[in-house]
Order: sequence, then structure tokens, then C-alpha cells
Amino acid sequence: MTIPDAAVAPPPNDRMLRLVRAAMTLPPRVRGPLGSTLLRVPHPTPRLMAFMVSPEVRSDPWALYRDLRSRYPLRRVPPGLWLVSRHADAAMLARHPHLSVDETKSRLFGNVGGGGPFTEFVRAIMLFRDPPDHDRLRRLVARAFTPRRVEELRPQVEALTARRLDALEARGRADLLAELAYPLPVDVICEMIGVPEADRALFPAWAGSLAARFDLEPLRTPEIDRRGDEAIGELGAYIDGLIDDTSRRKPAGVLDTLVATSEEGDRLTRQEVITTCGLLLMAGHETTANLIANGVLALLGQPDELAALRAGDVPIELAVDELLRHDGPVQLVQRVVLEDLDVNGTTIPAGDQMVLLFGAANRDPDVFHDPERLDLSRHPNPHLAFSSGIHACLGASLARMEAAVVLRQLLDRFPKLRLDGHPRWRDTFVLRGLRSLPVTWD
Ligand code: PIM
Repeated sequence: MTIPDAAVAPPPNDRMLRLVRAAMTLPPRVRGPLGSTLLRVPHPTPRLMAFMVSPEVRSDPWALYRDLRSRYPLRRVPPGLWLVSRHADAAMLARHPHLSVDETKSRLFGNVGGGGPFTEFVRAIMLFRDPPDHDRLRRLVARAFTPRRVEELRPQVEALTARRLDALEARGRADLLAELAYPLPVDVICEMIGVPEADRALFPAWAGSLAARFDLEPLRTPEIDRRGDEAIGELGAYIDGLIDDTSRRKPAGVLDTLVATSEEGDRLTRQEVITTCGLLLMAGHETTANLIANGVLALLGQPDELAALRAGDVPIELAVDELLRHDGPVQLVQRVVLEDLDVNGTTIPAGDQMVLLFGAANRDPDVFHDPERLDLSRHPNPHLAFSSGIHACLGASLARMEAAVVLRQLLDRFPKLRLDGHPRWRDTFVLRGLRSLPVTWD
């Protein structure tokens, strides 16, 4: 297996995509001794992106992160991507006003993603908008996510969790990912939006199709793309109907609030109301599911910490933040450099793209003592799992609350919870999560 030589490379976009595709088919011996301290970042760097998305690194990125942090904390990957792995740099750059979240401003990947309904949706949501659009959209949704609103939701989240656990209890075993971690956040989002119970069965499939469509282009199939486009179309049509049918939606939900906002002074268009509901479903689904499932897996792998949590020796809130730090659902975010930027004496030219590796930053020994260890009582815990700056996660309080409720109930009701086979990691790159989490408790 040879990686294309930079000197004869086709244009950047194609070349990068070919590298990434090549990584998907590397025979095992070329992938190197992964997961061990012997792992070295391939050098020179043209191999690096291919290496990063190889299945082994995706399931066990920590050794790669260690190597990047210590040897290449700011690493350029042709044709103009910069990998940032240290906490101080990632935290500073996440807040930097000369960095944009709008990929259409990049000279590298502006066309990746093609057109179509899903691309239009992604380009409209605040995660990928810069000020002033971002600020306007965020302000209008923010009222649904205040700590007070989130606390008001706690009893409903407790009831939804109990209902799911009731259905599992007698079985003695389950795939916790498919039967708890995935469906529960969808239940919660539907509750928040005000989707009537009778219609909720539609949502898991839409949420799954949107999440799969979100991954990097080389990791998707035409079928995934088609289903993502279809899902956003169907979800949009459904919300559109619910906007007009006030009798069907639950009162005082987010949809009510958004519609009222749009009616008040046209500050949110009808299309923006629809897009925002799609965003809530997409954002609240995959990440929270992975927080719960990655968290349960980490706890089961460290019995002393799990015992301390069960015994009430560690506040659940601290534990959730440590799980976020240790193996968070969002491993990286990307930014486009709008103006030449100096980072520790290196000039990053405008038009290049930065990859902020929050997963690596969250295990930086300059900030976290014994960073590879899961230490549930770690405090303070300035992890970047929710990013920082104007794009800091709006759903952070909700995600924390959901994870705390689910973990508390799960541990209380299943004192003998243990793994039942090998969990498998998904192939996704940006969002890190399991394919399945088989457990038993009898
Ligand atoms: N989802 C919820 N918060 C952040 C996300 C997210 C981040 C990156 C890609 C996709 C979803």
C-alpha cells in the first residue's frame, strides 16, 4: 500500500479524499502497532490524515493524541489542515475571533458535502454560522436551555428513564446503546419540542439518518447521503404540519416558544423554526447517547471508581464531567482561518483549516494530573468537551442532567451491571461512540 506522493498529487480536495479512502482499506500490518506507547505519528505528514481515520485509531485514539501533543502540538497536514492537540492552544483557538465555523469560507473543503437538503440544513444551523447570524439564532433558542428550564425538565427525564429501565429490567441483559442510550435522548428532545407521544416513533429513524449523514464524506455511502436528505425533508414536513396544528403539539414546548418568537416580530422565519427543531434533534441525540454509553463503558472498566460512585462517595455531577473529559462524544471541531494567525510563533495562513482535537486536549498532562486515568472526583476539571467561546455547547446543562439521571438510575437499579461481550466502536470520526454496548445484570 503506497500513499500518493505529494509531488504528483491531484488537487487538494481529491487528494485528501483519496488518502482518507485509502485508510479505510489499509491491510492490518500497515496500520502499525496501534494502542501501544510505541505508536508514532507517521512522518512525513501526508500519511497522517489517512492514519487518523484508520479503524484502529478511531477506536483507540489516545496513543496518537499523546504522540501529537508531545511531538507535534501544532501539526500541518497537506493541503492546509492544522492539527491542534494541546489544551492551551485548543482553548485559545476555540475562542479566537479570526476563526470561522463556516466551511464555505475554506479554500480546502468548500465543496465537500455537495448540495441537497441536508447540506442546506447544515449550512443554516448556528453550529456552522458565524456572527451576526449565529448570535441571533442562538439568542432565540437559548431561552429553552437556561439552567432553570433544564431543571424543570428533570422530573420528565427521570420518568422517561424509569420507563425505559422498567421495560428492560426483567430481561437480565440488553444492548444498552440501542435500548437506552440512543432512544432516551430522542424521548427527551421530543418532550422538549412538544411532539405528541403518538408521533414519537418517527423520530429515532430520522435522528439516526441525520447523524450518519453528518460524518466525513469519505466515510459515507450514497445510501447514507440519500437517507440523510430524505430524513431532513420528512422531519421538515412533519414540523411544518405541527406548526399549524396547535391542538396536536404539547403546549409550552420549544416549538411553541419558537413559533411565538417568529410571530412576534419575524425574528425567526418559519424555515428557521423548522431548521432549529432539526438541529435540536440532531444535536441532542447522538452526542448525549455517546456520553451515556461511552460513560457506562468507562465506568465498567474501572471498578474502583464505579464502586465509589455507587457508594455515593463521588457527586454524580463531578463524575459526569470526568466522563466527558475522559472519552467525550465530540472529539474535534474544525475552524477556518479568516486572517493570518500567529500561534506560538508559527504563522497559520488565512484560508487554512484548523482541527481542534478536544479529545487530545482533554488528556493534556500540562492541565490534568494523570490524564489517562478516569478519576471521578477530579476537580477542577476544565475539559473542552463542550468547546468554549461563542459556540460553547448550548445543550451542556441538558446533556449533564440527562447523563446524571440515567447513570444514577442505572447504577441504583442494576447493582450487578457488567459487560456481556465486546462492545464495538463505530466508524465515525467526528463523533466518537459505540456500535453496541452489551451488558447483563442478573
Ligand atoms: N451535537 C451536539 N452538540 C454538538 C454536536 C455536534 C458537534 C459536531 C458535529 C455534530 C454534532
